[in-house]
Amino acid sequence: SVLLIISAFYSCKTETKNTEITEAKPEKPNIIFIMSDDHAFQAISAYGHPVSQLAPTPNIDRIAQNGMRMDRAYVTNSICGPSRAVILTGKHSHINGFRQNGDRFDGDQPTLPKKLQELGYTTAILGKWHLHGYPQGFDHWKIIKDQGNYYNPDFIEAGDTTRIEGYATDIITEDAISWLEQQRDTTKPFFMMVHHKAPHRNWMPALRYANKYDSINFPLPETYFTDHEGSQASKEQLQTIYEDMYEGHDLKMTKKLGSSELAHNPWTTDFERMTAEQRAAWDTAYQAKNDAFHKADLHGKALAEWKGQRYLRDYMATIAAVDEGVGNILDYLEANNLDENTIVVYTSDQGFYLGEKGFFDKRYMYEESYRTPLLIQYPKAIKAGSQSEALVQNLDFAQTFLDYAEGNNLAADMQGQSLRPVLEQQVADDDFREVLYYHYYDFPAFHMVKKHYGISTKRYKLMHFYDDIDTWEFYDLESDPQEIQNKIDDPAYANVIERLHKKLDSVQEVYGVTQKEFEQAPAARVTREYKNFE
Ligand code: SGN
Ligand code: CA
Repeated sequence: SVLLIISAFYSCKTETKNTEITEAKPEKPNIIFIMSDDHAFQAISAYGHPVSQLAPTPNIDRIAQNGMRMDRAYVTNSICGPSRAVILTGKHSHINGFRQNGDRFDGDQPTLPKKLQELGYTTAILGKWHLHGYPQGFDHWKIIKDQGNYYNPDFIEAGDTTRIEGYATDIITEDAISWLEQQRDTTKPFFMMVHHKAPHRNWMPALRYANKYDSINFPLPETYFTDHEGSQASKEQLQTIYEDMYEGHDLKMTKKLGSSELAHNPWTTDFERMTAEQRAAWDTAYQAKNDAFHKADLHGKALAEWKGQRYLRDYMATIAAVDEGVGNILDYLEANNLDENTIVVYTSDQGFYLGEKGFFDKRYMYEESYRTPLLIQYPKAIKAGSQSEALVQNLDFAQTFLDYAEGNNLAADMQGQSLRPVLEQQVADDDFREVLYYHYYDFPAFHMVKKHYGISTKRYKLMHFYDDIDTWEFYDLESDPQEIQNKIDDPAYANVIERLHKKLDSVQEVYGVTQKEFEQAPAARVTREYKNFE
């Protein structure tokens, strides 16, 4: 037995030695992936858009100052669930199987968090999930039920649903920090996804910010009133601010002077779930501005502009709490010496319209909704204050993180590319990728944006709207950045268009797109009467 003890002692010693050798290798970076819901790049001051200059986001901007601002980042399918499924799998919607909201994510398939666990990471997700079923591959998860609500949202944790009193953005931030501080396994590198509900519809700011931008006049886009000439697919949507927003639910307008009773508010739950105190504070914050509106007695164009202004003020005020939460997380990392070895990403599940072409919401392959904000810091490897115009996509996140986690061998079946060479400026922006592929399926559905797919290069975009329609659109972003001149029939572009058609075919082949993708039964034609679609 003495021998046994001695040999156990020696094998123990050898093990210790081995661990020491492993520890001598550079530590794998921690990864914090912060993603908000529907956050337009136009609304992040680091991007310089005039709207954001009037409502700056100093904390989100810190990530750009500490690292890289990516100016040509896009999604593959501009809608919530699908974007999340692409990020988790590194595969296009037609491969990961989640094409539109309401689909059920096959959680048994290989995903980024499962692979990171294999690579020795501890993993967590806090906030919006929206893929139905429960998360897999996360050591800890606490998710918002369905779309979630701004006030007193329901959270699901370990299968139990609980209504938590408070403001969604603040609760998610607190949960993130408490996992970092108290719950995670500190012997492992960590991967944490922080998914905000904000600034998703119906744009309810935190009470402390409900009047933040009341005196600011945000510029409405030049294209706020447009007739959508050249695009049948744009004419037939239901996401025009001054035609489709609900006056109560979305715009928080009241029925009459002196009253706090909301105008059209078909889904009462967002307001009814507030506590009496919250509701009273809310009504007080909105009373004077709503009464001023009634006194002004606006009609026509002036009314449409007032609605755009109210929308922008609420939208930007909703972002104020997100920005504050990002600041809290960055502060926590700095105070605990975690910032040097942590990759921090800020992005959104897609872009969003701030009134361009009169629109809110997303879905289209046009720039505002196709493009996302993307800021990444990692002091060890990414130069502070750098910028990139490489064409990148949400499809690339999984491979990027696996690359940094020394797990390239686990990415073989993924369809994106690691962004590491771009982030570390090892490749010229133009040499990273030539074209991006896009496919949106969610029709008929909210806002009635038709099914379409297409490709884009840095300069051109070719897209096909199909199902109850069969139209092609082509834009030259250099001469027409607003995408209001569909040049599909312009002979001057015939050669470019032909080349893009060929590229589209070959890209579809590479990504494994089959004819099956386009063969669903055409949807019934729907008009503006379809307003209450749920
Ligand atoms: C909700 C919104 C829609 C939005 C979809 C999808 N209506 O249904 O405006 O397009 O979500 O958004 S709401 O008034 O109920 O909020 S996504 O980001 O989840 O894809
Ligand atoms: Ca979204």
